[in-house]
Amino acid sequence: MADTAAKREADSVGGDELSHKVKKVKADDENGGGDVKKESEYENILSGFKTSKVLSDYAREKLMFIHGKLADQEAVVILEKTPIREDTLDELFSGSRLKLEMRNDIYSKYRLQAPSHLNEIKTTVVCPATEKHIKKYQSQESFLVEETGEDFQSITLPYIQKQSLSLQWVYNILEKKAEADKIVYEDPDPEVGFVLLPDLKWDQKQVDDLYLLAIAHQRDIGSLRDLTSEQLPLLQNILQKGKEAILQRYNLPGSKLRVYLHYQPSYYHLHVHFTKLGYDAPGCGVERAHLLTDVIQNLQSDPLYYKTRTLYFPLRADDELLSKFKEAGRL
Ligand code: DD3
Repeated sequence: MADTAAKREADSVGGDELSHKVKKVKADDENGGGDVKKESEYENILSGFKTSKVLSDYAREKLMFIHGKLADQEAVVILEKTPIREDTLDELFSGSRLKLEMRNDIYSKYRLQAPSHLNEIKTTVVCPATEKHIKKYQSQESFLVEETGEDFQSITLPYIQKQSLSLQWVYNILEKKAEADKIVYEDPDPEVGFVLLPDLKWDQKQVDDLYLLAIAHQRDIGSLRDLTSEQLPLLQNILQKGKEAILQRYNLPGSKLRVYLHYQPSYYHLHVHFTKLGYDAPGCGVERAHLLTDVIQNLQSDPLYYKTRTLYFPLRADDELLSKFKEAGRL
């Protein structure tokens, strides 16, 4: 599987100015009239993209991370071919051009040229991208770190505070300054409320790879390590109302969902991942994902569970936090 560090960590970079810069660009325009073409070409902000380096390439996933320049700014472009959808099959068979490659006995092979609207590439742009973004998308070996409660206080917490990664895109979502039209559900309560919306990784074309995020309205919870029994009402609210909203909108019951937190998270503002069971979502492995149901039970039996327990998580070879653990003789 291409579930390598680079792919798992593809989302684990902090970004500022992202919310208005991250764009999904349609690959093509189907009605190719002269004027229309001109207009769509004008809108193609990637026409001037200059590739510097392919950061990683997952042929099987049809996924590629590219570093380059966009109007003199550093940029990362993520290209991913989208799955074939059952509801487009009739159109795919009737409306495509078919080019024969070979025929042998009962076997024959073709190149099928689908209508352009059925042949899109999901395109995510990070611009301006920081050195950190570019580094993160490069394939890297990773190592499992053992973090005691004391390690968190003396190594991890100071590191996170020094980083002070921008959460602007998160606040933009909470304040409806970005992606407001994508919100699936909101509980506006300042204590237990949250916003539920599709993760950037999900194109929402098929429910098979459903990926939603619940982002808490409370702004002072950084990660799993900050949770105590005090946050139980918030966590229970996210679990219950999040599941209800997904049942309503996508007709998927809670028994089809994997609901979890990451440790370490990609960004230090409390959020919960909702992914479809059976979809091997990046970062859903045991070394990073903590089921929300487990988190709730652990806090019910010990209010300080996540302050005191040793937690394990993977870090990439080039992660500065890994160096901090090495310096402290913890690796
Ligand atoms: C991110 C983790 C962060 C690159 C990329 C993604 N879901 C987001 C901005 C808006 C979003 C997300 C950082 C950043 Cl590709 C660097 O994720 C987002 N909006 N995960 C949504 N809906």
